[in-house]
Amino acid sequence: MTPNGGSNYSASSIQVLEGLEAVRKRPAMYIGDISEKGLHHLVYEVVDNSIDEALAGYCSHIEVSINEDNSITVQDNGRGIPVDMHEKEKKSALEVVMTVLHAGGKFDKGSYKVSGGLHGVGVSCVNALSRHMTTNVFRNGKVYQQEYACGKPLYAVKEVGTTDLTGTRQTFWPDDSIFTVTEYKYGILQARMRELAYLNKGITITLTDRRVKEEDGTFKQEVFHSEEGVKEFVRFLNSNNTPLIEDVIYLNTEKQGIPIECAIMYNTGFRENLHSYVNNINTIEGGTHEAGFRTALTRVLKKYAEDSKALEKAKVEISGEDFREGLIAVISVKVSEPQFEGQTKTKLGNNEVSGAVNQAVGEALTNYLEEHPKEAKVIVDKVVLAATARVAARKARESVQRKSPMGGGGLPGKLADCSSRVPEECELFLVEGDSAGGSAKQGRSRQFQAILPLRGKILNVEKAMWHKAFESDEVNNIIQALGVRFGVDNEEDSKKANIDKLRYYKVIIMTDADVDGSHIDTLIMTLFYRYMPEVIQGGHLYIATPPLYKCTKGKVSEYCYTDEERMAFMHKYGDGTENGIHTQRYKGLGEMNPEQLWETTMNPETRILKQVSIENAADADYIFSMLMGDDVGPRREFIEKNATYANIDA
Ligand code: 0RA
Repeated sequence: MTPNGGSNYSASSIQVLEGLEAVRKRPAMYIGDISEKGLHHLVYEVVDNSIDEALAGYCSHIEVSINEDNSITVQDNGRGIPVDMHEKEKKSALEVVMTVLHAGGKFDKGSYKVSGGLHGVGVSCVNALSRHMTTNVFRNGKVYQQEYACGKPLYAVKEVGTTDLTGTRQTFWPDDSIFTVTEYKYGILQARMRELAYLNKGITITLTDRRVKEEDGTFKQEVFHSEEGVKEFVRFLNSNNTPLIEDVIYLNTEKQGIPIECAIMYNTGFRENLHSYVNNINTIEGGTHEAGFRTALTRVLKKYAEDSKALEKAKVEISGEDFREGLIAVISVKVSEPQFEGQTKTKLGNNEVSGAVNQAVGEALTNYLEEHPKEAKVIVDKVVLAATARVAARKARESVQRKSPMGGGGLPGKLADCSSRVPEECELFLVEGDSAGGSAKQGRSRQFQAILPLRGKILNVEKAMWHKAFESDEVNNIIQALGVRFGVDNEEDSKKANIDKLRYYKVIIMTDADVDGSHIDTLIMTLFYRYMPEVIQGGHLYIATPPLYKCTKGKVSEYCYTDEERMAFMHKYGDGTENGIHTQRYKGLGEMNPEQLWETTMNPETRILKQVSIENAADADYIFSMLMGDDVGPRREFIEKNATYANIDA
């Protein structure tokens, strides 16, 4: 923390800046944000320390609990954080770890800290952002304890008992004066713990929700453990798709000192799904490890296809992307000093990684193809088919664009555009149905709000070949209105969306608050997730929240967006029953006149917008392929568990 050769002044000032007060003043700088994401990030920070202990070979089990009061406990069976005196600081090492920023204890070179959340800020940050934290260390046959308030120790580390165990237990209560949300979501932690178990094979992670009792009286609990690592991960991710070949192509090796684990499957679908990780961090912006992977895949498959004369017969030019249709893969590398770049700092920059991955994947793939000629032929046939379809689609698109007087670049006729041309202030509403579209057109602010009515359910792009989406009017209208262009960045990737010319920085899905409406929401979100994830990643996609009720008592009337709000109104203005209070139930957007629609759902001053985000890309991938797939069983189960509207239409 003290810069080499720095003057005393700068050394001490940096230390002051790096104190825990700084974390409390600018929490977002350390954990990303202070809403749901940041709240869950606290758990990841604490768990990461235990993962490091496990990767060092000293810990096999990590228990994570959401407690009844929304505090979190993380316990591991590692060596326990050392409690002896820290020479320089004249304090227990435990206190230093808990109260000094970046004093993780393992920053000596050589033993690299391989895990470490996106921000990698350490447990002291969690302590600073918790109104209370309790640490117990089980070590030397003794139990040690220290407690903190907002990061400040309440007493020196003390012995509180004896034990046979070793390990560390952390319990923290996130500070509700800092976080805008303090309720933990099981599903978010579940997705991350599952992912961590797959990425670190052999470790057992238990997740318990003490707020929820099962029918047998025990708490809700899941155990995550994988013996096969990313090989099992890719099977899990592919479980809602039909595999093209049953095998998983798998490698677990080290090249140039870089541990590389990778698993590859092909399915009968048309999308490419590459999930990459560096030190357990999901690198959604890609980087050198992904580049190495793609280069190897193209190089090896192309050579195999050429040697087998399959390409000559097909008479099409193969492009890199053709090798990735139906590909589903996980690549996980451990890099000792990772350089993270890009907008969200999730793009790996280290050049040496590209060659290492290229070599590792190349060798494994070459071996696999040589040893499995039948499967190799199935893959190559699929590649040829992909190339043929891509070329045919391009020809069709070019002929359509030539016919159109606007050269293909015009805006859709159904779009009621806004007058502003400043994307930052412009909003596009995607509205279910022509009648609601009409109300929205009348009710909107013409200056910055544009309306695009959609006729009913749009194409389910999850099940369609790539170019089919562009043959659908509704989908084309959305793409044209947005100004999104495909394949302009790289000839090898005609599927990549470019949003540099995005015409609206807020794209708002506005549908009825019923089952059909939520289905349309899902279809539109799938379109964005699969074709234009950049729009979601950029924070541009939102869902409008129309009210469910208008409750009136005498002269007072209020819009209610949830059943809880309606109950609250009845308690406030009535005797808790429906006598005397008039409740109007809105079944659809069309029942509201333009003024009401503006007031309740479109006016930035009063509306509620939900921002669509991808918390966990692997989990989102799994859920979308399940929701939009052929298998009815898991879909029904998911919808029953997550149904918001279930009680409304009953
Ligand atoms: C530094 C040194 C040693 C253990 C740890 C850190 C450690 C930290 C955490 C945080 C959560 N769980 C943890 N488990 C261990 C061990 C030094 C030694 O025993 O030689």
